[in-house]
Amino acid sequence: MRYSLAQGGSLLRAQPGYCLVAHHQAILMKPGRSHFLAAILILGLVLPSPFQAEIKTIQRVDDPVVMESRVLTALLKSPLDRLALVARTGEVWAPIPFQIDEKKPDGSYAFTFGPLAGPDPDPTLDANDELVFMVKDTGDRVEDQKWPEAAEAVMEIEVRDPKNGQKGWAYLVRFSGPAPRSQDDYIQVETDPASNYRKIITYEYVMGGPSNVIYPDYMAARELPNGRPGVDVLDRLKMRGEFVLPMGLSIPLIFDEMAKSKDKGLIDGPVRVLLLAEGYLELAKFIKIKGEGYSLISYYVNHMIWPMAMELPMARLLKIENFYGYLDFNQNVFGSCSFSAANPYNKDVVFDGHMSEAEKKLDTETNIDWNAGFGPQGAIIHRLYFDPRPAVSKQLHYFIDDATIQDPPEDFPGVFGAGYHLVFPEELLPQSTVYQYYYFLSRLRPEEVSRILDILDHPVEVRVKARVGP
Ligand SMILES: [Ca+2]
Ligand SMILES: [Ca+2]
Ligand SMILES: [Ca+2]
Ligand SMILES: [Ca+2]
Repeated sequence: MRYSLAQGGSLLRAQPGYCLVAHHQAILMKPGRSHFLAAILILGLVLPSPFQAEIKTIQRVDDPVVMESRVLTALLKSPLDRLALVARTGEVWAPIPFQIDEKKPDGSYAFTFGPLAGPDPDPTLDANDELVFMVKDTGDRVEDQKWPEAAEAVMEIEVRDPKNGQKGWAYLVRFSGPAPRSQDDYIQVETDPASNYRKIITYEYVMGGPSNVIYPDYMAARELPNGRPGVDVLDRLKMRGEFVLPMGLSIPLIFDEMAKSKDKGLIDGPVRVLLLAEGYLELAKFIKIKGEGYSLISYYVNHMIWPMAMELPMARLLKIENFYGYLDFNQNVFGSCSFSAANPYNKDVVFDGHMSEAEKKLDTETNIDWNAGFGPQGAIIHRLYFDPRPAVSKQLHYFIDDATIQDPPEDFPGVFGAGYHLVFPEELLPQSTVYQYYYFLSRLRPEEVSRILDILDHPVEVRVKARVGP
């Protein structure tokens, strides 16, 4: 078996005038919408003229925008150090955090660190380079021509919430000299080569794990309002089941332990971190299957997107049974509740080391595409998609809260876990990709969960328009 690269597609089409661009990498990667093309919506709106001033109304704070540069027509071929993303609130212009992640002609990222680091042969803004920013940083719409001083060319980027029509605007501007930069850096990577350990640090969470394996083993939300990192609540991510061979022989599949990884490339910008890791699977001491596999993980201020492409050369001969993928927490999680698409929030479904009656009665028969945890320590939402969908038969809510269970390898005895029970088809697909989304927030009440679900289910729409320049 090998797991390999699954890069989000890059998929948008430009159209003269106002067009909706495919905007959000996450939705591009959400399977089930006839792959990627369904995310491309061309509205073909007629441009209102003259431009009307509008005050920012959009209220979404959790969504990033990821868009290809090909629609930023007035700015193509601009030197990157002359470009800034700016927003105006009232009369005041300010640079906002953004990054342009360059891609090479073959579609791979031009990583800035790691063995595969190397520049995009076109150092200017070109069609496949990606612009990334947060919806929350948008401002008002500009109707006058009072652009920032030294602006040479301006693209307007309008972000719209499809649920309520609320909008916000940002402007990508080319300056005649060095462009202004926001001082905010929302996300950082800290790697300690001596201990082989990596941390991702944002204003919502701190997450960590050994850099030669795939599982995180440290998770702390920020404490509010002081912003200090809270306690680590995570033992480790577990992905475990059994391979059943033709003779009925069963091999433990401890994927979190068996999958090894090596960093290949990294981009650490102010809004997101991209990490390309090469992986292989050591099934057992004598069964070592090394693939040329890669996994491209993206981290944002409040989430992580982790696509993993699976290849099973002997799929027809194998079965996977009793497979569970879940976060096994430690005792610091006590007091937090677990709920999901099938199981509404219930205060009696709470981590305390014992299975309550309510916990034993959870709905573990209904397919779900999200489950969540919430407590004074912070909130987590975990979404899961297989592409193609028949790669998995059922994905069910899994919850276990038992201090007496030993489930090595692990750092903390006891299993305090929430995630998915995955039922695979009798005949495994030889190729599939699983997309995992983990959202981490300092604070999220159960009734606010749609704030996070909307990122994928009702993605923001983005329209662009040249306001100044060719
Ligand atoms: Ca490029
Ligand atoms: Ca470029
Ligand atoms: Ca309990
Ligand atoms: Ca444990």
